[in-house]
Amino acid sequence: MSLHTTSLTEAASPRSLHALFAEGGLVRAAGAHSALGASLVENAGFDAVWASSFEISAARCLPDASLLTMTDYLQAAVQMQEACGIPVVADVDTGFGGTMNVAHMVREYEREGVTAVCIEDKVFPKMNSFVSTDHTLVDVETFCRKIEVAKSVQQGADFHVIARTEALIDGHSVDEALHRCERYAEAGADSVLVHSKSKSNEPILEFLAGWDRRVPVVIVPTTYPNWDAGDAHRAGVSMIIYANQSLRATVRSVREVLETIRRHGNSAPVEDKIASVSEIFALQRLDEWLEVEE
Ligand code: SPV
Ligand code: MG
Repeated sequence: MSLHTTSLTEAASPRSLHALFAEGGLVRAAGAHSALGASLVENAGFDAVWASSFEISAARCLPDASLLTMTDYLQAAVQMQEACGIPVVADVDTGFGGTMNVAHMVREYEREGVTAVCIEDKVFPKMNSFVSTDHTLVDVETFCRKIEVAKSVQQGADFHVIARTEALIDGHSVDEALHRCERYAEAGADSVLVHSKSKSNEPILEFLAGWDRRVPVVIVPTTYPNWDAGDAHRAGVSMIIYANQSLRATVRSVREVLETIRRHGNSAPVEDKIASVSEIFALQRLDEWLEVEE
């Protein structure tokens, strides 16, 4: 059976994030940085791929600190979108600069077929949220302008803008996060992401208790991994992003396999722990390519 939802000759036309949210169920996304990673997210039954700035930077052994260019991130997101039939949600950090950069970004991403982006309210250049450093925010109205511009530049109805607040990451109160998200929704954001690096889900629960549900809420539960997805959904969360677990799994398992091979002198002890060559062929759609050849 094919692992893919579309055939080689058929252009994938993923459902929009609007459509997924409209169904009312929990939208589950997982992070990736490559076409292969995006295919694995789709194969595992997730609803969307998170084109993570942390993963894309780490894949180049660079910190997630606005070092790569928009073109680098766009290329990665497009490769992911081409490889799967579920929507790719592109993590576009601050929008790569100011308001004009946001306008350019939306035009480019939409034209290339990536119809969901997530813009965060930090100052450019930004640093990954888990790094212990300053995470200075832009003022609310500056960020609202970015959202308004993003929404006014989009061409099609499917384009979805997630406005992400880093208020809790920067040490502000839940009230500040709520105030910001309310303003971002008023500015036209299609959904809001409230990020937290708390070890508990308490700040998010407090946020949800004060949220009027005017647009869907997205969370990234990296530091509070015990919160059951169903419970989060019942509490008012519409989308959960497992942002970097694939990357961390890859690093750990590749390290273990390579160390074992080197120590043992052959690969026999790891053969039952690693994917078969046929599994890789399936991800490459080899059967479909061979049919093209015939
Ligand atoms: C990412 O995956 O790049 C994110 C989520 O933005 S986090 O790393 O938690 O900031
Ligand atoms: Mg990021």
